[in-house]
Amino acid sequence: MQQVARDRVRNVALVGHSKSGKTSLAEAMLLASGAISRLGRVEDGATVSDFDEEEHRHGHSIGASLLTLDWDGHRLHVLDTPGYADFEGEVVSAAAAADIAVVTVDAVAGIEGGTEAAWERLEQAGVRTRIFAITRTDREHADVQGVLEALRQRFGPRVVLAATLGQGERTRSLLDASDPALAAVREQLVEALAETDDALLERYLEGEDIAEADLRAALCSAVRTGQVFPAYPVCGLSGVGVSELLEALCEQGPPPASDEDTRAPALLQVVKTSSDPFVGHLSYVRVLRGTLTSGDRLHNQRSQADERAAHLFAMRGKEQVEVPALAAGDLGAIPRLSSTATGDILAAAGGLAEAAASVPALDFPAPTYRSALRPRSRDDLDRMSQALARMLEQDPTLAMERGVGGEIVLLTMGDVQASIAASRLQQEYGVAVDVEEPLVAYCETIRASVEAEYRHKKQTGGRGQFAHVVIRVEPLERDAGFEFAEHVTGGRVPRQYIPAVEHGVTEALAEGPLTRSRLVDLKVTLLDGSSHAVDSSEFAFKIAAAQALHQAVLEARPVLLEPVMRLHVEVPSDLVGDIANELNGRRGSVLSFDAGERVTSVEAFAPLAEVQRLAPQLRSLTHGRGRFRLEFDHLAEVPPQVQERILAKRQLAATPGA
Ligand SMILES: Nc1nc2c(ncn2[C@@H]2O[C@H](COP(=O)(O)OP(=O)(O)O)[C@@H](O)[C@H]2O)c(=O)[nH]1
Ligand SMILES: [Mg+2]
Repeated sequence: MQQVARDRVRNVALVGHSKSGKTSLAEAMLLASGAISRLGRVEDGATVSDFDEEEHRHGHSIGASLLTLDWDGHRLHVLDTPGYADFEGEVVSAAAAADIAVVTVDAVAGIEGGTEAAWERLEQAGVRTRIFAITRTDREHADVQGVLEALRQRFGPRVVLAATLGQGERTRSLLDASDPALAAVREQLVEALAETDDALLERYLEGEDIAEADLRAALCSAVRTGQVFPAYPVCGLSGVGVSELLEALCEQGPPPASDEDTRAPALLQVVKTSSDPFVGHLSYVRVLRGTLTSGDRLHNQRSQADERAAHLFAMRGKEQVEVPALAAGDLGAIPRLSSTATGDILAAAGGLAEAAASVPALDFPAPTYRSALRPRSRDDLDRMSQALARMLEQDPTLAMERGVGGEIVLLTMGDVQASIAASRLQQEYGVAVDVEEPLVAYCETIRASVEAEYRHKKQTGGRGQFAHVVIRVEPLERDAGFEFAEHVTGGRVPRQYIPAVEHGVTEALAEGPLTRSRLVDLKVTLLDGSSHAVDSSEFAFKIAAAQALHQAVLEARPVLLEPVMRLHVEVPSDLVGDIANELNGRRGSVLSFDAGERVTSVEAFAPLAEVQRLAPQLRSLTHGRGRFRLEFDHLAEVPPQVQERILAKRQLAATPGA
């Protein structure tokens, strides 16, 4: 592959609802460009873009794939993204790498949740140039005009149809005025263009016939600047409209860089990382500045590691085409960068630290769906942490925490990503795990002041054991922790044994009587006791103290405390009622609503036990448009009926044979 002038490079992200034809469109683009000679079908697992085993198994894309193709003297780097919400991180990567988005909208289904979600991501990433592809136009009930109207309703009259289906493979450009039957739709296009240019507007209002070349020039600058969003009908299976779409991308898309930019020292950002048993670690990069030549040394700003780009690839799905250089604006891949993760910035010698600082960080959504990964064997456990560390480096929408009893909790965007992570652990790293809902880290506390007494006495032959303590336990306010005091008078518990009493109590706090969870927020006072000149020891006092505590707590109306999370939810405003209901059903309490025109922000508290797997439900309620963050806020008493349920469940689990 030869280098092309920078003004002929286009970086395109294909985004849109799941199953709206992105992957098939990418395949059709490759065919039209001559990069492949036969069209592969998604159903057969035969497309260039869906190359992963998991993708074949699930029947849809799970990772963004990069396809480089040449068309009419231009180089297009096309990122085909997954539409499924669990893989939103891949859309973030693609939006950061691209300057142009093609938003696919199904000609039958019209605007769907994934269309809206993609649109919001493009706004956030600041991708101004957006072109709609109205897809799957060959199907029964396909309604290009109807979809166009819906798009104009939703996104405004800036959306205009730029071509219509005609006879045969080619669609017909609406810039061309020769077909009077198209006058009405053409009018919308001309009007929208006139709105973007004062001189054109004047001519339009005077009723002048504007030449096709002038309209074309106006369309290019309006699309580049995001003032107009043109829509093109396409059919990925037959190829109808695909060359017109490619033409539009070349004509209307902004170039990512100028030739001037290629002469600076190289600076690049890793937008995605993949690993594959054959190739190993592969970093997908966007070259921000300069020219990277194979063999170049690079410095990683975050890990401070020096790396070498021994090989550079242009990508076509899983196929790698070795290239001698990648220049400013190019998207490509570098294998085996050992200390480099997604989002990292790499610079060639010559510093550029300040240039690197100006690169915006990739804004990945935080994962909220929690799964306990339970290794099936000791061997699996040993290998799991290392495998997970690698997976986390590659995918910033994965996170890991230690849960109850040290179990590994994996955080993902949803259930599908969790099950794919588990099968990758098995397939790629040979680690067998079961995926389950994690245990919640409860605490226990007391609700009453109680005194208790314990006499530890043992006589076994020679020297015996003797310790006697009287203690009081009393509740403290939430988050107060633990306090110890003593009011022993007259040396009835000799001074030297008091630390042992405190020690015994503290150790006993580790396991409360209800669920063997930590006891918190209580004060223990040693009131009285007695000792024996020969048989007393620190050991005996420790035992007596622990037993007294246990007894006191049982009588002090013990209660479970559960972690309560603070949720920040963003949902389409018309669905706020449904979300409030859902949170209520999960023992949540809404703190505030902040209603925007389209999106309402909701702040709420809810117990972790009820929301640690909220993500898929929230998504299905909002058709993929709701999102939320959550963080630990405080511990709160578990309501009595809920506590009963939890205790009954634990009892059952602890009963052998149950
Ligand atoms: N009839 C018809 N089916 C299509 C067309 N494009 C895609 N499909 C089918 O629609 C389904 C989803 O397509 P795919 O490209 O995987 O969509 P993606 O999830 O957006 O990547 C697959 O079964 C495709 O074969 C089209 O132009 N016409
Ligand atoms: Mg796909």
